[in-house]
Amino acid sequence: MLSEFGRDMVAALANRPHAISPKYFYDVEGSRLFDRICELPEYYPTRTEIGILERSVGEMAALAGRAAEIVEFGAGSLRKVRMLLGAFEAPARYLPIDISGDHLRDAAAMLRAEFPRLDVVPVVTDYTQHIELPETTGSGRRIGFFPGSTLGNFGPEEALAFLQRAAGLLSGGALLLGADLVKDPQLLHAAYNDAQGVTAAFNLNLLVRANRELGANFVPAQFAHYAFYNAPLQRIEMHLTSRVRQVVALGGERFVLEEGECLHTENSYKFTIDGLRDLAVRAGFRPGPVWTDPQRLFSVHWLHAP
Ligand code: AVI
Repeated sequence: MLSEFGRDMVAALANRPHAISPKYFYDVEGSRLFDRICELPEYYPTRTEIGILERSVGEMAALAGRAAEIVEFGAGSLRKVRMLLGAFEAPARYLPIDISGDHLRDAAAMLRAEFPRLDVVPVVTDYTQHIELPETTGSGRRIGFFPGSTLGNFGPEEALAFLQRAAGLLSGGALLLGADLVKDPQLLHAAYNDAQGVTAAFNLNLLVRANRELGANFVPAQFAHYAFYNAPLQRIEMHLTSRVRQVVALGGERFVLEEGECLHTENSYKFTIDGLRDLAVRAGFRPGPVWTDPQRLFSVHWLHAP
């Protein structure tokens, strides 16, 4: 029996154009490579968002009020949520939602040690699907936190559906959302084509993972990392292109990839501030303040959930 990853990889190889969800990048090695991407000189989003949070977390804390419950969609690095937990007035609870139980348990243990008065309640689930949260304590507002512009890895319909669900879950509170902005395509191009090749290794690791977990026989050296900015669609596209005609075996089937054929592995949509606010309104939010950096590379939005 093939796993969900296996079924999706078979479907990606069987259908044209070949495409698979970027959620499969994040095995242990993929998560490690992503952490390295966040430190790269070319990858401006992480440090820019952290700078915005540093400058404006006081205003965010005032909007959140006392005894807030912070709901984080995806528990990535703890660095950003620590900033909120340190600045908000007596936060009551932290509910990190992530598909990886191990990762969540480690994160929860660290935060419990650092913030002994905080109730840390990990929720192991795929936050792109339906989410059930424990009853609120009723002590303060529920504030969602979705940093890093991960929203941009959803397609437009998925992004709307996610925001609609988030608006329902956070009713009476708000969502604090990080969104990468449209900008000079050269800067975007460089961010996904770094000189050290870390993004290329992150992309190719999908094939390494498929070999290990699914018994596939991809030869990573026969694929090239290809990332470019699709300006009309306002998105970075990442692909793995076949350097030669090759046959890939997976799940008892064989798939031909012609020379130059692509496996589309990720979209990373970029937003305008107005476009993001319009999307939020369509999802049921009432947009509040927006914070950006002086170069307007990245944006952080306060979205009230009525
Ligand atoms: C997680 N996500 C927001 C990253 C992005 O920029 O879309 C993933 C990434 N892909 C290549 N570099 C970083």
